[in-house]
Amino acid sequence: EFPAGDEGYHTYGELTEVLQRADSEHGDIASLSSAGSSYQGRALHLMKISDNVAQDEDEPEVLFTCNQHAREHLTTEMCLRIVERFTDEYGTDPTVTELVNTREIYVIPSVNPDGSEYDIEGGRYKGWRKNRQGYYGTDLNRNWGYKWGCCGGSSGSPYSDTYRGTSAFSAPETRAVASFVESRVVGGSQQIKAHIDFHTYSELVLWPYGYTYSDTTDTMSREEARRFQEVGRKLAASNGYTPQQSSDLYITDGSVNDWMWAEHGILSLTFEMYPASGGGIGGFYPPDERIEPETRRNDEAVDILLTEAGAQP
Ligand code: 0X9
Ligand code: CA
Ligand code: CA
Ligand code: CA
Ligand code: ZN
Repeated sequence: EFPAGDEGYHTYGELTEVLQRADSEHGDIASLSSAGSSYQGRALHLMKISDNVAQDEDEPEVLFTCNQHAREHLTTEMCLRIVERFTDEYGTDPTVTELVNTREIYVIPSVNPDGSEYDIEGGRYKGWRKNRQGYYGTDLNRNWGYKWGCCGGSSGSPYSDTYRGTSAFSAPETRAVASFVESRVVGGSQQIKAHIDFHTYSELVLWPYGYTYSDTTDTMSREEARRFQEVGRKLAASNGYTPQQSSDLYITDGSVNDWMWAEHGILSLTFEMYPASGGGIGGFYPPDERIEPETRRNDEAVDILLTEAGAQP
């Protein structure tokens, strides 16, 4: 459980309950399933939100993922807010209603439920980052299959916090989310047009690539790079974060955004949420009073990305 005073955060069990309630109370627009199972067997909850939710309609699809890193609990709350806002405000808020009617929204609130539960075991934060595979775990955001382990942006040592795993997609969690994304290729075309992977912390909007300092590559044209920059800056203008290319922060290989863009052409960004700086490990554990303001802060960015998913590049 969460430490005393931080009960506003949701444990995996509480997250499951909230999602099941949203599914049953909003059955016409919300459908809860699972993308697969974690290493320890927890369901990787997958919420779809759209009008006529039981049908696969020809609407731009958008994916939000949270909590790849165990200790980044604020991100789980971000995905929960997306679920609650697009269900509870449907039919009331005109922007929400329009987006639910014209998009298919997918939310995976916890990509790393095993690590997250371990991090709060005994009511004390452990500063845990990876999943719980093997003794030391794998950094899920170094385990994706595009240029896995290529470039010094991950570690081959199981003790490292950026351990990339034994092979690309060796973690059941990344394999499951990747398989879900692959399942959205319909008639040869990827239906998911845009994606945000939420992390903490530093208040950044990051776009690919992470594996190279180059702005352009054979899979990132000048026009495509410019679109990432334009969208990234627009998103950052809405929430006050700093926009930059991922590798401007540091080189990572095997990160989710690189795979989503290179393999599926998905406009995929990382948000590093509150706080901007300071606190070292404490920066991962803002008091639960910060949940509401710091998740609300991204409402407009979420709407912008959903709108952008309908724009033809
Ligand atoms: O290192 C990560 O996976 C992310 N930062 S975190 O502090 N949440 O661990 C950043 C990933 C963004 N990608 C690159 N910087 N290439
Ligand atoms: Ca509190
Ligand atoms: Ca629909
Ligand atoms: Ca569809
Ligand atoms: Zn992270």
